[in-house]
Amino acid sequence: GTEIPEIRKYVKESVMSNEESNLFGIAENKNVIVVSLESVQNFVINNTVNGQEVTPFLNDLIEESYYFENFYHQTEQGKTSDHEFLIDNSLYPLPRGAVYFTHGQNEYNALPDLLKEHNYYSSVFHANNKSFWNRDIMYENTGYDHFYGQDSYQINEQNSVGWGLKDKPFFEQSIKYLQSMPQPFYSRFITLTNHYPFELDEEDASIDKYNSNSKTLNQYFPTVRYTDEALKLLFNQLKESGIYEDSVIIVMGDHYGISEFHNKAMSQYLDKDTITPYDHVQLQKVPFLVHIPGHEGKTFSKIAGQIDVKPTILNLLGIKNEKDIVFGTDLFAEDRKEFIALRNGSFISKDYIYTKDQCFDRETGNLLATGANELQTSSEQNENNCQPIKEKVETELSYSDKIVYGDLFRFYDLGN
Ligand code: GP9
Ligand code: MN
Repeated sequence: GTEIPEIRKYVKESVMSNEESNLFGIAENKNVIVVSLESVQNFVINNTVNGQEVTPFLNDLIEESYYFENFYHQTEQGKTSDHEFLIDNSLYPLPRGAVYFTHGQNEYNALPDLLKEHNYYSSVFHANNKSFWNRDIMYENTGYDHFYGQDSYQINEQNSVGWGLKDKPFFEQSIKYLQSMPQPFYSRFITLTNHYPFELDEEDASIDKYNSNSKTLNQYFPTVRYTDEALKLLFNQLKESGIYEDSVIIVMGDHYGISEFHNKAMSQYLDKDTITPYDHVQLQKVPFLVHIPGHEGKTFSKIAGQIDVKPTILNLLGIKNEKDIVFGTDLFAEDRKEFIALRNGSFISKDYIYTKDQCFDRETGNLLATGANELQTSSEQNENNCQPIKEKVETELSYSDKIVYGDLFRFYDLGN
């Protein structure tokens, strides 16, 4: 297993940014709070259902945050846990299965371990059983100091729905733990109410369901709104407790909530004839924002993804991590890798979207080429420019897989 030098060379040449962004170190020693919004996709942002705003709080928050409007989830079968793996490691989850289960004992260079050297206390808040997704093993292995799971909450019939504790009592009951936590801390909150099949009690529904042939999509909107209201509650609590001022707050969706089985209803909602493979890729966008108290809001259109979160956090904290192997780039850097790879090999670049052997123009959604053949029908012929990026994507995914399958970090000291 002497693949590491080759992979380091690739990362150095093709991934790492050669400059510091102007936000480097801006949040040095601040608390980092990551809020993972279960199944929240970006199409609900600044959108309405039955004439009602779906996410009024997020829409306001975006105005006061660094918001990335072209940010994609990169998860596979490991769902929430794949998302956690991406943000802590900037490695790709696996093409099948959940890396949290299959390679939970590997050696990693995860954020909690890295931040420990800078005196950070790391924890996760999630009102579910600790062994779900093998979290107890993975968290222990990657340096988390504590997991606030099911046992840390008062859970009863009244304050539960669907998968468990509702998001509002979840945040309400979490704040006391945060207040007594050693600072600086790195904490992740994972919500639960907006989980398939999107069940919600009548009293928690502020907006009406959608009306289509998909019960799933119909119910999605009121539960997304409930989670949006819970997030508002968290922000209020952070402000009241004084934690807000000393924190950077990152909010993001973990993965899609509405699968392609609901394409007919989705096309009705989005007012499209059909959901094409191009549209399907665009539906993999999830909300992502970095909220730094005192900073004015700004919206970025650059292509971004969950692979970029770890380098972004480290840069905000002013921590150089040059010896590490990561496949993402600081989101605030200008000099960034040209593509975001989805785990199935589809990718998004500035000019193209590639999926299912088809190359689309990202701006227009026009099909440019299919398979190895350029389309001969339009003036855009001879523009199968997806091919060179496709090869880079395949290389990068295979490097990441080699690290995980071979447990390659076990043999190398990547720390600083
Ligand atoms: C389970 C929660 C939801 O603890 O994270 O898991 P998901 O099904 O979204 O992976
Ligand atoms: Mn999830």
